[in-house]
Amino acid sequence: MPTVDLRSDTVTMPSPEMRRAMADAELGDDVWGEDPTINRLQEVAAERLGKEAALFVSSGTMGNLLGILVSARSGQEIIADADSHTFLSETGGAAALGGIQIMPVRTAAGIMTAEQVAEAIRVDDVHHPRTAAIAFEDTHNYHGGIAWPLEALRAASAEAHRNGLSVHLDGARLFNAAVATGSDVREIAACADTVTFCLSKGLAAPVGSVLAGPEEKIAEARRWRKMLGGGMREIGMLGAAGLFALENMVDRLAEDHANARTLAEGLAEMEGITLDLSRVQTNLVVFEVDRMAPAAFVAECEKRGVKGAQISRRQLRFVTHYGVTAADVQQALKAVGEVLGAA
Ligand code: TLP
Repeated sequence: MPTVDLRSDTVTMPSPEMRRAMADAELGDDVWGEDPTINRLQEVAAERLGKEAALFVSSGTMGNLLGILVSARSGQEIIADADSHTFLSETGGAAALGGIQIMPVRTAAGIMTAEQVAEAIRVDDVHHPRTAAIAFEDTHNYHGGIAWPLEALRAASAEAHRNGLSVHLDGARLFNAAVATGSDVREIAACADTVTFCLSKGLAAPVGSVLAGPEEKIAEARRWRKMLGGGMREIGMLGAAGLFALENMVDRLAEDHANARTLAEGLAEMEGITLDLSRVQTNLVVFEVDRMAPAAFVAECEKRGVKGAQISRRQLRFVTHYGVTAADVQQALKAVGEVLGAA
């Protein structure tokens, strides 16, 4: 029985058609700005998000770091959700490389209200760092893949802008958010100055993310990217994968969301599992098990051909993605049933 890998949508493999597009890509030196395929990807991505410019970067982590570095200086502060990927899982890059402190704000479900934004902004006091920017995350990973209601994002962003902050959106799964809410990605992206989205998650490209935003911030990000060693040469193959992903892999995300829903509903019915179904809006299923340690649960599932991930001290996560079928979801439910039955 083949293994069903539900650890993350980062494990997706390029389809044969994507691989062909990669093999056929026109190449040039991107540090010189001469890779036609990367240039095209950046144009298409900027246009798709309604931004002036875009930059191909190696990862979501780099996209978020650059988004922060172009909007805050050393000694300043940015606001982020206490459970955001940027605060928890990006190795403290903003602090280490930019001297930028993160003010973590605890939210109910990853959705920051305008009041919470206002409260987190520092008053003008000689003791305090200045608040320069805020980062939102949509969909919100550790809150179970919740997609921000557009109105909530607009309200939080408007409050930040009213107070002179720059807004960065960690849209690692931006297209999942758009598909789930029925919004255009442009409407979501319009709430932020800079936006990161990942090509290498649900869109199934092997590598890469995009940072989009105003011309001058993207030019500045290009310099930072070079400093970080992210200036790459003939990378049109990766650009071709990204273009293919944007053209062919967005609409099918709805299938992943439907599979996640089936998986979540099946899990929620099982005794010993705590799962908030209202949070299952996209392709992530975050839950807890009562009867056994999360690490033991993961190990037992793997013995039965299903890989999941522990994402915090108590939380477990299954992620549906390209390559995971409705039958795989049933296989996963069966495995979990056996694991819990034996516990
Ligand atoms: N998330 C990964 C792991 O790092 C946890 C995953 O498997 O979900 N923002 C968000 C919201 C993310 O979920 C991730 C990756 C990133 C940024 C960073 O992207 P990469 O892995 O490309 O650096």
